[in-house]
Order: sequence, then C-alpha cells, then structure tokens
Amino acid sequence: MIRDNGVARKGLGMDAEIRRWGGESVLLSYDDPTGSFMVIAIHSTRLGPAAGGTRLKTYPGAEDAVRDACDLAEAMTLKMAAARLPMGGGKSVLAVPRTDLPPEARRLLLHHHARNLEMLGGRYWTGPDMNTSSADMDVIRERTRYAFGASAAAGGSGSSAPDTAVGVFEGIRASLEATYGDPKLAGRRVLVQGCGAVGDPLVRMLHAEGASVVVSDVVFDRVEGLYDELDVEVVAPSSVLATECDVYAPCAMGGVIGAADVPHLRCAIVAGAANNPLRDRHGDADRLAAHGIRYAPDFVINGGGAIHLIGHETLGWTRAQVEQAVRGIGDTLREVYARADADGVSTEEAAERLAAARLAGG
Ligand code: NAD
Ligand code: PPY
Repeated sequence: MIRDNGVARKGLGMDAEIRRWGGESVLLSYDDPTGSFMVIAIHSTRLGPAAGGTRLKTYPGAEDAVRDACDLAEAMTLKMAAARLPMGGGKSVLAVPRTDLPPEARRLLLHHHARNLEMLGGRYWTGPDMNTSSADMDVIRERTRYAFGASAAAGGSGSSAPDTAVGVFEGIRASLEATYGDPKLAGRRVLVQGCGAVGDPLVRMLHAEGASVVVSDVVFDRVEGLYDELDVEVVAPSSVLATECDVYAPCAMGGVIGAADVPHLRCAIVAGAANNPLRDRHGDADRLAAHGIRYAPDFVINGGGAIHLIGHETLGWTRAQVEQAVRGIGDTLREVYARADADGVSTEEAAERLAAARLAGG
C-alpha cells in the first residue's frame, strides 16, 4: 500500500482511497459556520471500541482530510494491538480553513464534533491530537462522555504527552541497546525535532541521563528556553535531516522522511513520537534498513499516550500500573528488533506482524 500522510501524493479519489484502506467506516460531515469538513474514521473495532485523537488541521481539500484520518486510524489499530490495549483504532480530523479560529467558533465546532461522537454511541472515543488539548476535550465533554484526556477538573486524566515522552525515552534506550549493545544515553548525541508537549519533557529526560542533546523547532521560544536552561545545541529546522547524531527523534509532524531523504540521513537510529513519520511506511522502512539505520516503528514507540488515557480512564489502573506499562514499550521494541533480525524483515514489518498476531488473538 502506498501511504504518504497527505504530503506528496496526488489523491486516488475518495472511493479508491476508502477501498484500499480496508477500515470499517468513515463519517464525513460539514460544519457550515466554520467551513470545516469533519471526519471520523473507524479502522477497526476488533479488539474493542475504536479510539484515537482529534486532529485540527488545514488541508488542501476534503479528500486529503479523509486520507489522513484513515491512515492515522489504521496506525491506531496497530498501536492498540502493540500495546495490548483492549480498544480498536480510529481518528478524527477537523479540517479547518484556519487553525486560529475565533474561540466561540472553535467551541461550536467542538460541540458539533461531540454530537457526531454521541451519534456513534461509543463505537469511537476521541482524545487530544495535533492542535487539540485537554481544554478542547473539556469542551467536548460538555456534550458527550466519549472523550479521553480532559482535565482532572472535568473528570479526565489530563495530558498524555508526558507519558508519551517516557515511552519514547524507553524506546530510545532499547534502540541504543540493539544498535550498540548498551542502552546508556551518556555520550550519545540525540536530535529532538519539535520541542512541544512531548519533545520538551523528552529533551529533559535525555539531558538528565547525560546525552548530548540537539534541538530544533519552528517556534524559536521553545528552543530558546531549553538552550538557556540546559545548554542544549540548537539547529535550524531546515538542517535537521543533515545533522549528524546517534538518534534522530521526530517529535513534530508526520511525513518527515521520504525516499529521497534516506541516503542523506546522518543518524544510526530513527526513534521519536511523531505519528506516521515515513511517507511510504513499508518502502521507507526498507530503505532505512538498507542504509543500516534502525527504525523504531511509530505505533510502538509512541504508545505511551494511549496507555495513559486508556489505562487511567477505562482500565482503572493506578499510576504505578500505567507507568509500568509505558516503560514496557522498551521491551516490546526489543521483541520487534529480535523478530526483524530473525525473520530478515524491516522493523516496520516485524512490528506489523506482532500487531497482526495480537489482533488475531495471539
Ligand atoms: P505539539 O504540537 O505540542 O509539539 C510539536 C512541536 O513541533 C511544536 O513545538 C511545533 O512548533 C514543532 N514543529 C512543527 N513543525 C516543525 C518543524 N518543521 N521543525 C521543527 N519543529 C516543528 O505536539 P506533541 O503533542 O508534542 O506531539 C508531537 C508529535 O507526537 C505529533 O506528531 C503527535 O501526533 C505525536 N504524538 C503525540 C502524542 C501525545 O501524547 N501528545 C501521542 C502520540 C503521538
Ligand atoms: C495517539 O496516540 O496518536 C492518539 O491519537 C492519542 C489517543 C490515544 C488513545 C485514545 C485517544 C487518543
């Protein structure tokens, strides 16, 4: 399957897109006051009700929004299976004409989204994703209960980003161990692209363990604070792929690595939080492997947020249980790397086989 995360490919047409996807359902609606297309893609309810965040983003057209929602929902199915969570995969996209909607318009759009969630009656639960936060989940919860990650005051478990960062940290350690025979961060050079809700705490953990950390962000304030406080190195967003490092951790947007980029990468490991960082997930994973670069599959390494939300809000786990499951991401990655070696396949293929076995009841 070709998959480019809405970055470079011309659309196949909505009918062909949905046919090649193989998911369960796509709900498409239009919010007239804001001029936004709204998509809820449910990829699989095989393991339980579908879940996945709400992404608020500007797209060239409705077809691009549908494709992104479908691809992201499919990744959620794999993420739930890899993390052994009893939920399926789904994702919502609010395709807004501009992301800085006036507050009242944003609120009414979120209420419209909540009505759609109610209509689905619990087949799909949402949560925060790109450009949505706990505050937005609080607004959705005014109209429906099918939203994870609201603030504690509104009865939710709050931001999942710190736990996502812990999972990525453990995934980086497992990747170093598989590559160099030693998981230690001390003396390793790690580049974090995107110092937002996940990237910022990740930088702090890496720095605390003695890594030499390089950071990049399009918002200068985000790297300036880290530079002043921790004395990290800063590189321009345009220089990220060409920067020499042991680990490149994409923690900004998806689609950052394509076929033409792979030969120019100067890292030994790609391991970060971004969903769908590869434009062509099988082809680029093969190319990375051919160039001797270890790839930590996104849906394994960034599962800490899903574990946080579902562990706290549906499984009734204690903080210690959530933390143990998040730290277990390192072990899952070790298993993926061992299987990739044993089967002679890319780490993406090995991780998908692991998820498929769990989906089939293994
Ligand atoms: P965020 O919006 O808080 O942070 C993203 C950061 O990336 C921002 O600081 C932004 O300025 C920066 N950025 C944007 N474009 C950039 C570029 N070209 N170069 C460098 N920096 C750039 O998002 P987040 O919650 O930290 O999530 C980061 C990534 O991880 C996203 O892809 C998200 O889908 C994924 N993810 C997040 C979670 C979670 O729990 N928050 C869970 C799983 C996956
Ligand atoms: C993600 O991890 O990519 C998400 O979308 C976050 C999420 C996870 C589980 C339920 C709702 C949101």
